[in-house]
Amino acid sequence: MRDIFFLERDPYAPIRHCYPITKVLYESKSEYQEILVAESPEFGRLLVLDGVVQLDEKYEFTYHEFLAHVPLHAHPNPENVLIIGGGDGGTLREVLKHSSVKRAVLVDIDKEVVEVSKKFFPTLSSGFKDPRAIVVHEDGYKYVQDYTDEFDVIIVDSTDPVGFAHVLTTEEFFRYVHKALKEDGIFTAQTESIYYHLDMIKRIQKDLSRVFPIVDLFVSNIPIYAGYWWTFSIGSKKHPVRQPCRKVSVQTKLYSEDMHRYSFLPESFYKSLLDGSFKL
Ligand code: AG3
Repeated sequence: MRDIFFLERDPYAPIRHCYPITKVLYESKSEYQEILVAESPEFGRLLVLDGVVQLDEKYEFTYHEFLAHVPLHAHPNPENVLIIGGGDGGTLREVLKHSSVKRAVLVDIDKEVVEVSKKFFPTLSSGFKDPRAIVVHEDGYKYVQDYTDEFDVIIVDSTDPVGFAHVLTTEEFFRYVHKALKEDGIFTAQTESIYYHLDMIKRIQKDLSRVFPIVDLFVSNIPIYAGYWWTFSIGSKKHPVRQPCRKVSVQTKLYSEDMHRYSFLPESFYKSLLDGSFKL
């Protein structure tokens, strides 16, 4: 058999990952982006959007568990959750593990991503069958503007902040999110890697601090995202976020009470990231 390779086209990383693959299972151009599903011997299936690998079946938990469980465990009783993006369903699956959640709304602009995930990624898309899940195909930036005092937790699970996902990292958007959250709501978004995207992280953290009284940054090691030391920015109206405020009873591979605490950077290093004394 001849080797075939998929060369990632990551617009932000100064390095390009090359995956040996055995098969391309799906390839199309939706209304918004190029979608590709490929089979890799090491990683399982890969979901690729506009040339960037969004997830692999083997390591997706390193991303989805932290993005969902850190904000949800920092909240005493998350009932109403909004996910912007995340059409593959991975974040939704984790959110629905919380029995307190009564409703999880997923707003992904691209219907085709949800369809592709239902067909090719059954372990990720399992949550779409849950009666608590509501799927809306609209622009998340616009959707959130219609709500006031509505959600306990809002999560952004977007592609890289280039092109149509860029608006989801702006101060205006954070203000809409703040308005859509209840008085003790919590917001989290994926915010790229410390090594390759430090300026972006600093800018997002600064903008978030103008909107939320409590702002922090937590990390997970994600082996397939170039930069690897991946960050998530969190803004909270009231609850401290550095430790879970409830017992962790969800079934996970990596996230736990200890890992929640460990995912936050030590205060002194976090400060040095933001004030520029940590330089690359
Ligand atoms: N969304 C974030 C992917 C970011 C990858 N970026 C990169 N490698 N430059 C993942 C969606 C999974 N639900």
